[in-house]
Amino acid sequence: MSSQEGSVVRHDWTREHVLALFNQPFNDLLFDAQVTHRRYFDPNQVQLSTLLSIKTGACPEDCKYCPQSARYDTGLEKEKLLKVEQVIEAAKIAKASGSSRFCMGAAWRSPHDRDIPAVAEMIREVKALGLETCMTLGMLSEGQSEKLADAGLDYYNHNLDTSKEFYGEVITTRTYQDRLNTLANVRNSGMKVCAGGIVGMGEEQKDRAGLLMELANLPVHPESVPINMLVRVAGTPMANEEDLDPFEFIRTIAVARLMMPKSYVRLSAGREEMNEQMQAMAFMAGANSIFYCEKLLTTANPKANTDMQLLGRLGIKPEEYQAVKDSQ
Ligand code: SAM
Ligand code: DTB
Ligand code: SF4
Repeated sequence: MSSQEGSVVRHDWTREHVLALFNQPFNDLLFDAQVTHRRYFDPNQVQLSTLLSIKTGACPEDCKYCPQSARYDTGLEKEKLLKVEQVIEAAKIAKASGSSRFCMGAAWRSPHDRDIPAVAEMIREVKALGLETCMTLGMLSEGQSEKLADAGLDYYNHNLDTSKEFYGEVITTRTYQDRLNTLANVRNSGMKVCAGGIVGMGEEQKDRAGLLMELANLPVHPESVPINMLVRVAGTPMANEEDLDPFEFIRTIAVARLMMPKSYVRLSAGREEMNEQMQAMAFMAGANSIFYCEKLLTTANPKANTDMQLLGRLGIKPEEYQAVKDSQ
């Protein structure tokens, strides 16, 4: 496969083709991914998104990786839905730290209709600060999706998490098709889609390929593709999962870049366990977004000044949110 082929936006990937991309010599893969990256993006810019958990823990779902499931004893303190003022305060700090997008996450299977007015208010207030908005609240009905879009939500995050085949090993309380339905509702209501998954859960390479194949074969590629490295949280069934080979992680980023050349690929959860060299290699492979500021939803992320120093040493600049350009 040539770098030329890697830069074309396609939706007809087969698993064999994706596996062939994965198994190229490492340097060929990274070179192709970097060439493709440069065709659509400034290679020296990274988008910064800050997360806030707006409702924490006590989730009825059984996602085996998740510290927020009520089924696992992870010692997490649960919290009810935050007040709008608390969300605004956190968003102001994120903006002052240099973030361009504020992502609000709730430990819900799906939102209750009665919660929608409060989250719509959060969207309006955070947007008014000049930040892009993203939410991840679980499954959405068509009507809920429309309401979030009407409130001005820019992105909705809902991950496929893994391949169709491995999915049943990870979650049993909602189906893969449920997830695809939510993504279709989000797309149809006009919001941008943020969808990715987690690696390092004990899946095989064919599952990582399967995840990327599902994402890239959606009718429109997600604008944002978070690739999370499993954060092993004590008390979850995945607490003692084995390390994934770091080069396999980098390959996953590079293949995502080749398959979805115009999408932002986010080097997401798991950076606390990655050294600077590995993160630099992920940027080389085409990652151009990170979660920024010291907390993900419930677990630790590198401190803002540690990240700024790393980006500075690499000559990478944070991307600014161009609200005006975006609305034209
Ligand atoms: N409850 C909603 C849902 O599941 O759609 C939204 C929040 S949920 C925490 C968002 C995503 O975070 C999950 O789909 C998963 O991909 C990611 N995530 C959760 N726990 C993680 C962990 N321990 N390591 C890496 N990613 C994780
Ligand atoms: C995504 O793909 N990763 C983020 C965000 N979307 C919501 C969440 C990562 C969560 C890591 C575990 C935690 O902090 O609770
Ligand atoms: Fe609940 Fe989301 Fe965690 Fe699954 S990933 S247990 S749905 S908070």
